[in-house]
Amino acid sequence: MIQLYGMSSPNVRKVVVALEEMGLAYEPHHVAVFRGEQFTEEFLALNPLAKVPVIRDPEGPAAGEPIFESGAILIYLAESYGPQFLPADGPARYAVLKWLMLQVASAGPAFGNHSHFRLQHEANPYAARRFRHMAAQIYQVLEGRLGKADWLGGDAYSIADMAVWPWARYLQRHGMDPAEFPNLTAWEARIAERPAVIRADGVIRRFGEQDSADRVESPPAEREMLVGLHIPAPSAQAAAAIMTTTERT
Ligand SMILES: N[C@@H](CCC(=O)N[C@@H](CS)C(=O)NCC(=O)O)C(=O)O
Repeated sequence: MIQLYGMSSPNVRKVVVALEEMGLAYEPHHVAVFRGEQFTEEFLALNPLAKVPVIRDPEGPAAGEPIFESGAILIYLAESYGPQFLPADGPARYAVLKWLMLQVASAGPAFGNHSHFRLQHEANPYAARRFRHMAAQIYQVLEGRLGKADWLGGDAYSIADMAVWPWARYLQRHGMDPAEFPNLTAWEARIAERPAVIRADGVIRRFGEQDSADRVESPPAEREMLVGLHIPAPSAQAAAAIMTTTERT
């Protein structure tokens, strides 16, 4: 049976939605991210970047090799079990893949940083402005796409919709006016009604109860782990090299 390692976050929700849409049997394991469980040796063997979601599928084509990165997991699941959610070839395949990649490479990081710096705007107004702008641009691009097609990939609901949907639900929380995003809002509501999506909500709610308990109980040192503050700072020389690379890109 497929093993799912997760918590109540949007990146995990997209995988739970896919598992439910494909009617797969799976065993959810809560990872106590708010208590630093992602940094244990056991979890790092699943994902060296210490992040959920991860799946293991002992009987499937990956033969139990852990799969991390939600985009890779969605492609794996669709290719193995849900061909209706990712066309095997032709333009429709690449339409799905490019919107999926837009989510994992651009929307996820931009929305995540927007949320983070919205809360930290007094400490860093520049970063708050920058990520708000990036998030707004992505929401507008999604709105434009959904004005031209019913689904992100075109005519059919796909893993691209599953990837974007858990994040697009934050439109209002991200400070955007839903009235300016009628297509995105209608698409969001259509997906929310799907039986598989409703079932996924139950799984995420149970993860959320465990996350809330961990959050209350975790001491400040464990909370620091979540933002990576425990990782030793790079030496001055390494930091300078990183700066130079960043400035060049
Ligand atoms: N690009 C990754 C992002 C995964 C990610 O950021 N996971 C978060 C929860 S949504 C996490 O595990 N955070 C724990 C940490 O950063 O220590 C994906 O799409 O799977």
